[in-house]
Amino acid sequence: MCTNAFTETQLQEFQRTGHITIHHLFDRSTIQSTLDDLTLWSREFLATLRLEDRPWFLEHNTQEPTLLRKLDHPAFHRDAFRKLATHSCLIPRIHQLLGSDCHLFFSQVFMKPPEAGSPKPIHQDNFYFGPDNLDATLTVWVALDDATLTNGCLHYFDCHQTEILPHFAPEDEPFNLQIAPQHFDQSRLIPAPIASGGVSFHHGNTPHFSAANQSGNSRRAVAFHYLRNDATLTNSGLDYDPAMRVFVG
Ligand SMILES: O=C(O)CCC(=O)C(=O)O
Repeated sequence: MCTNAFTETQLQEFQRTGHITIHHLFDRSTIQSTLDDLTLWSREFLATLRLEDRPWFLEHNTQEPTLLRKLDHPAFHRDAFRKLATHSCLIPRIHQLLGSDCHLFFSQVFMKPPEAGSPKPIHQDNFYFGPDNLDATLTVWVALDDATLTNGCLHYFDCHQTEILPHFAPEDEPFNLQIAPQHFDQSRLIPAPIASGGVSFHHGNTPHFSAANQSGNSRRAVAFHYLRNDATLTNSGLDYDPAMRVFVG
């Protein structure tokens, strides 16, 4: 049974740094059933993936032509992921951090396959999402595998950011909006390794990145993105289909 609320000290840490990591939140069997479903879904997805969608979903710096980089909207498409996104270990904590009722507007599985998983460059989620209230979004990132220094754990900026910095997208990677190096002191990014079943929560303004997977182990994780019900995405960098929202109360 998980404890399902942050302590006052943890809330203060989140306010100071813009992120907080909670180890061992989900038990092994919950994570294993999610991974089992991910294996099935990946197989089905690859069997019907259109040629024109391959650059978005597949790793491209590898000889292996069918390695998935990511999957979109797991909480909308798959029961196993929806159960995680609406789990009683998460929802009270999400309410504490957002301070209001909310819904999940987007979710994504980041696959990072062994030795081929590509980096996710430094970005702020709120640049992608463009909410009218910068405090209205929260990302909850669940480690499905152990995330380590060699397989691409997340790295977070060490202090809460109130502003959104300029981002750009490389021509061949429109999905990788990122902060230009001149706008950022990279030495202030701190690794956050975490074992499978752990969860990290980050504010939409918090700069973060993950490196390439240089290990022989996969680093799969799911990110759930929540928005307060009284806020709107007015200036999004990508499209978020309102029909794919999941209501969580
Ligand atoms: O899992 C990753 O490597 C990237 C995750 C991320 O950028 C996010 O959850 O906002």
